[in-house]
Amino acid sequence: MPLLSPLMRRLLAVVCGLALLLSGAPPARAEFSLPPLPYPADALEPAIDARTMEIHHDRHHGGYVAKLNAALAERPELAGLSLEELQGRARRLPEAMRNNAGGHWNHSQFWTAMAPAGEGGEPSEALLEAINGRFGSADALREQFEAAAAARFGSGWAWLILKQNGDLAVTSTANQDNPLMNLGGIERGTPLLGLDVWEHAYYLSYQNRRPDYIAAWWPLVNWSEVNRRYAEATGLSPRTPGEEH
Ligand code: MN3
Repeated sequence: MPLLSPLMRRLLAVVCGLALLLSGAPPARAEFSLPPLPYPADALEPAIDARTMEIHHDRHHGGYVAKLNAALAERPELAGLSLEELQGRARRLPEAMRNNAGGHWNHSQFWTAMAPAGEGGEPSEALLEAINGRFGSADALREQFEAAAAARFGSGWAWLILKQNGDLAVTSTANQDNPLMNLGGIERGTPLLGLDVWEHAYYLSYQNRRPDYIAAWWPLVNWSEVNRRYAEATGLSPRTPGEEH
């Protein structure tokens, strides 16, 4: 009696053939991945509770990443585009891809734009000068930013951006859109700071009290990161007042 039946031999041949085909195929594009939180989930308490951070990061952000990868698997012609490039093409993307690419980009900048209270530093000399020039004072910026966050109807984001002409501006976008997207009705620019005002960002602790969440959030701003983004966008050095150089 032969070791393998004819059927088994044929199956084995098919499997070997497939393996050869796959090994000769070009390498698949690296998938997007969920970046870890840059601090423990409870590091922002009491302003943002640990449970909210875990659900928000692992499930919501994780969900955007998984759905973005699934959508890209169906559109090989978009493979190889960076996350930033996908934002810049938002108008031509299918809606689900635009939402999930936006969700991934927005949340990635969100985690790093926050730091435990007291650890976020201050605006750099250069950024402070630009803030004072555009808004009058850092307090006035905060007021405008908080008003934009509170006024966003439904789900969305509030932003401090650097516009192409070099001016700072406060703006807001709906859903997972952002100022990098080439969409009508969006004030475009390089995001320096973005605040998530979806209910999933605050509902466990604040329920419908979005203004309380916004006020508690401001002291979490990681100015060191905002300074870095501003320096990168302007080509200036991210020096903070009093810092030795
Ligand atoms: Mn969110």
